[in-house]
Amino acid sequence: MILYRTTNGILVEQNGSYYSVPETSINALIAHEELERYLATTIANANPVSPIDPATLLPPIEHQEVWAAGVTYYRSRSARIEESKDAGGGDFYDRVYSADRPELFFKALAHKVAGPYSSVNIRRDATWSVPEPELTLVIDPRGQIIGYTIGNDMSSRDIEGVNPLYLPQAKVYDRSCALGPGLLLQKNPLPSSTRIQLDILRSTHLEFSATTTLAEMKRDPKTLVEYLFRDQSFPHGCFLLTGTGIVPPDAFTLASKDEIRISIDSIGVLVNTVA
Ligand code: DO4
Ligand code: MG
Repeated sequence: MILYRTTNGILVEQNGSYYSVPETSINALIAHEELERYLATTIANANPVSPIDPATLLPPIEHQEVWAAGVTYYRSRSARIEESKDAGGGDFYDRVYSADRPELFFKALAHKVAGPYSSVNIRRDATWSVPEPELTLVIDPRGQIIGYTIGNDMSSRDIEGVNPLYLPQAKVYDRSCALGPGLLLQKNPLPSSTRIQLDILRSTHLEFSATTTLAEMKRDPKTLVEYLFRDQSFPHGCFLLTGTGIVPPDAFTLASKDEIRISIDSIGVLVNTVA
């Protein structure tokens, strides 16, 4: 089942059919103790509605905080070591890759999050910007993973590369995060063969494309959540981006009007344009 938040309310998709959900709040649905059972009953008593018009899709978030994990793939570790080498970046990134404690950072609240087919921003004071395509966990207030969505952790690599203490500025700004298109509701882990693909189109030309799989991720999602919930509560649940395994070559930087397409098997495709 995939939940979508739209300008016409919340819809759930199952086996290619769409149904209207009477509950209109993502907060209430994420906090629901028996969400899948509630939706199964809703579907059983309802007639399908028309498929979703992509123009009506909204970001699938209300009062949830968005957090992100870093350096969870070897590719991310190598890229950070390279980008920070001239600034004496030291071995922080290697150490965090190998440590028990993961890197977790605050990323966004809903007002900084772009939805499907809307624009993401690059910072005006950045010269080297990339998207980071990340499997994103949907977590209920009790700390249970109840589903998955696609996240884009937009990053200013030049700012982050100057000094790791600039990470919040490199990562947190208006429309620096995109989520969607919907929430795949599934408590079981996704298979390690699940593919994450990033395509960047510039004037319809495929400027960059790469694929990774969850088999490349070093951390177990449950362990990331366990660290995130240590001495921290999320009354409305939260989202956790699990890190990028795809980093474009160093010569690449995003430009205005680039189209970013992130696909994850069984979840869908998140499409955004750079403002
Ligand atoms: O350590 C810096 C951020 C890493 C990150 O966002 C990632 O690996 O996805
Ligand atoms: Mg990231």
